[in-house]
Order: sequence, then C-alpha cells, then structure tokens
Amino acid sequence: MTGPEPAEAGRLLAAARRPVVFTGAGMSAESGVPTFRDAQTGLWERYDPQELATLAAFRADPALVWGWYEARRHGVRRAEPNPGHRAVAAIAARRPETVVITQNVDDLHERGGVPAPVRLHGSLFAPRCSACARPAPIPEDATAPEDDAAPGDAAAPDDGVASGDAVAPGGMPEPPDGRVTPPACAGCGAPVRPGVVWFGEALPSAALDAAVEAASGCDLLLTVGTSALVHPAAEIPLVAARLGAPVVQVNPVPTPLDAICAVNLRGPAGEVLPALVRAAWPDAAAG
Ligand code: BJW
Ligand code: ZN
Repeated sequence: MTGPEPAEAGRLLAAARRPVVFTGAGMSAESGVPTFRDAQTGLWERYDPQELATLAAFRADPALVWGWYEARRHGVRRAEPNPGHRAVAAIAARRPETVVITQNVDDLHERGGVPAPVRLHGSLFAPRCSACARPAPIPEDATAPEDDAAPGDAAAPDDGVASGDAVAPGGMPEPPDGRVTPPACAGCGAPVRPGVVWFGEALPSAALDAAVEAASGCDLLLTVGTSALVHPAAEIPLVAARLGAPVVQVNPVPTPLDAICAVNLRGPAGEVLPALVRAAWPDAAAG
C-alpha cells in the first residue's frame, strides 16, 4: 500500500476497540473461490448465477442447482485460507470484541482462525430439507462431481484474483451438465437443498440481528471484497457509518460504498489486509 490512506487506515484500526469486519466474495478470491459478479468465463457463462440462486430454480431443476452447489462445495474444500483471512484473524486476536460478519458461504474464515463468523447467507456445509428444514448430512465426497480433480486445483496463483463461476480450478461442474440428484430427507423424503440464502429468501434472523447490533456498536467497520449490491447485507456498513463509525473499504475497484468510506484501499484483500495489520501494529507478524 502506498500514499496516506494506508497509514490513516492503520491508525483507525489501531484505535478501534470494537471493530467489525464485513466480508464478501472478494475475501476468498485469492483462495481460488470464484466471486459472483466479476467477469464470467467457461461453461457457466451460459448461466446467470442469480438464476441458479433461487428457490424457483431449485424447484424447476433440483439436480442442476444441487450439482452446482456440490461442485462449489468441493472447490471450497480444496481451497485454503489466504493471507487476508489470516489478517482478519490477527485483528480478532488483537481486539477480542471484533465481530466478523460474512456474506460468504465458504468456511475459509473458520479455517483461517475466526471460529464463529456471523453468516448472513448461510453455508455450503449445512444442507437441509427443502420441505421440513431438517438438517441433512453433507453427502459423501465420493458421490459428488469433480471429486477426482487433482488436489490443489482450487489454489489460485499468489497474485491470482479469481473471476467467474466458470473458473475450472474453483471446482465448477464440467460437461456433460454437472447435474447431481439431491439426496432425500431422512424425515420426510423431500429433496435436500443447500443451506444458503437465495434471492427472495429472508436472511437468518439471529444472524441479521447480530450483524445490525455489531454494526450499531462498532467503532470501525472494515468492509472487504464485496460489491455491496445485495441487500439487506449491503446495509450493514451503512448502519455503522450512520452512527458515526469510520468505514474502511478494501476492494480493487470502486463500489457504491466509496462515498461513505473514510478510507478506500484499492487492492486485493490478501495483500492489503496483512499490510493494514502491520500498519496498525508494527510488531504484528500477520500474513
Ligand atoms: C476483491 C478481490 C480481492 C474481487 N480482494 N476484493 C433493496 C434494494 C434492491 C434489491 C433488494 C433490496 N432488498 C432486497 C432486495 C432483493 C435482493 C437483492 O439484494 N437484489 C439485488 C441483487 C438487486 N435480496 C434478497 O433477495 C435477499 N433477501 C431478501 O431481501 O429477503 C426479503 C424477505 C424478507 C422476509 C421474508 C422473505 C423475504 C437475499 C439475498 C441472498 C443473496 N444470496 C447470494 C447467494 C448465496 C448462495 C450462493 O453462494 O450461491 O449471496 S447472491 C450472492 O451475492 C451471494 C453473496 O453473498 C452476495 C453478495 O456478493 P458479494 O460477496 O458482494 O460478491 P460479488 O461478486 O458481488 O463482489 C465481489 C467483490 O469483490 C467485487 O467488488 C470485486 O471487485 C471484489 N474483489 N477480488 C478484495 N482479491
Ligand atoms: Zn424433510
């Protein structure tokens, strides 16, 4: 990082006692997990992810949607937390009242050292019945598509910023069509669905309440790798700003949040966040 902004962001972070870290797909991009709205390539450029991420899409073609999520789950399993995830954990270690709020459905914050992020959009690892909501076991890996892919396929090059759901290393379905029939619920027999929040569905109320409460009481909100286009999650930084907390943004490109941010740090999370931790606490060894 260069210029006055990193130093100012470092000062804000060092001064914070109750920081909130709010993350989106860009947080995991350097781990090889594709984002949603960056450029799309390959097989899945035919599909609008928003059209796969709805209950209507699941009802219309459960095997298509389940197969897409199974492939993504496998991609995430092969991915590793990046230095950005570890920097977030370093912030939480320095400031025990830190609350990490994520829109991501991967488990890279947990594996990066943040045991219990607030999950606004669910998890790839919490399937449930589509009719009775009974939790369902995660399917055996051997039954999922792409399981034979070479280990490490998901790892992006050090400077790689994944883009597009079709990026094969992220574990996206391959031809012929990536369909996988979802398992049946052990209780009622209905199809099991991914444990994520689709468009038109309410966010888990406990998570949303926790996020609003944390944003309302924080003294710094660090927003990382989100386009801030999806609501109500996108309102979390606005809540903090409205109540007077400085907002620091980490993103390679501008977003609708730019105007409310005290500092905009343009760059990839895996580089900017470790540098930010070092700026805040020069003795830190993060990242
Ligand atoms: C990097 C980087 C690097 C790249 N480092 N950065 C108000 C206004 C308008 C619409 C609405 C509104 N309120 C509600 C709506 C409707 C809708 C919505 O928001 N639509 C908009 C898209 C127009 N919202 C909903 O439907 C929500 N539900 C709802 O409102 O329910 C109401 C209700 C109440 C009561 C009863 C019933 C209903 C639900 C939203 C669910 C979102 N679900 C998804 C899919 C999850 C499952 C899955 O993974 O498939 O969540 S959509 C997708 O978008 C996913 C993400 O969590 C979410 C946000 O995306 P994110 O994380 O910002 O990713 P990208 O790709 O957009 O951006 C990545 C960013 O990273 C970019 O900026 C890059 O530059 C950056 N980046 N590399 C740092 N290395
Ligand atoms: Zn059931």
